[in-house]
Amino acid sequence: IERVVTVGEALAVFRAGDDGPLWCAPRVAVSTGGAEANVAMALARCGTPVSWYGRVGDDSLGRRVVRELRAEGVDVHAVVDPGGPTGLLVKERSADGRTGVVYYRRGSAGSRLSPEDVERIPLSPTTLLHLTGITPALSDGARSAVDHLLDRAGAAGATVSFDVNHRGRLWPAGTASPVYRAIAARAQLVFAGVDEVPYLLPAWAGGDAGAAALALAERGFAHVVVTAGAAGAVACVEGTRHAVPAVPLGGPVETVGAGDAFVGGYLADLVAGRPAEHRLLTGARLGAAACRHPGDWEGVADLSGLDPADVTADPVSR
Ligand code: KDG
Repeated sequence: IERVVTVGEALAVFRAGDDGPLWCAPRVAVSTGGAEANVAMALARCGTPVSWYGRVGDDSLGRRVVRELRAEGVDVHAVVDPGGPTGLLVKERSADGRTGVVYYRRGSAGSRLSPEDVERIPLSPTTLLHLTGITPALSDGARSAVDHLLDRAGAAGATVSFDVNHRGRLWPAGTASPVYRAIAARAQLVFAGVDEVPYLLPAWAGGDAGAAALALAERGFAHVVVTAGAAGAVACVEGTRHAVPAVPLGGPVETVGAGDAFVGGYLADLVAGRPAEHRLLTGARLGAAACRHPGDWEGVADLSGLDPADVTADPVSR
């Protein structure tokens, strides 16, 4: 594999900082998010060639999102769509320190993705196509675009990676679940949070990430990665299980974007031909880095070295 291609909705992110929730915060920070965009930025940070495809509105937020992705080294192919605004995600912290997320994305440019948009994306046996369960939730057109991409990837011999990424704010589990299963069945590599495993295996009795990875392997998934936040992550590759603990985190933690950073690190090492343990370590390291910044991806962009052996190094240089 030489290149990763990903398709999805990149969002502008408004984040109310330490001043309290948005209803009384005098300031917001503006940034970029969207699961596939976050994965792309993590990959670019690791030096992996990566292209992002999607739609943005013909507006300042769209311009900003595209600039930010390009500045991070992502090869951006954005259709500028005057038919809808750039989607927006608002993050705010409540007084008890929890992060809440609100979307303003219905009818957004990104949600108007269509099969024609993905018709000419170059796919080949040296391409890894990364998709998430968010894109089919956005609209019927976006769901058809995902189907069309899967057909094209199959015909081209590209490798497909799929991260379930269930978003209950976008669609109910009962609708989402069969769609996830259909995509996962056509992917060569599947990522799921341990709490998302029941969407792939409705009859699963439950358990930790190791049990989940084994259960998925038994159901025929040749390469699965199950993440469990502070409890680490487990990969099951061709019947062999590999596990890694989470990187310990001190200080404030903001987990939005951590899963995407993990996926970006894991895929970067996969493209580099590194073994499963290394892939998991890099994923865990990038996931931890994402948690250390209130933005989705900035903690990853801020990493100064990507050697997993550094994970416990003194974080202060002087
Ligand atoms: O994974 C982080 C994402 O949740 C965020 O960046 C926005 O893509 C997003 C979504 O739909 O939640």
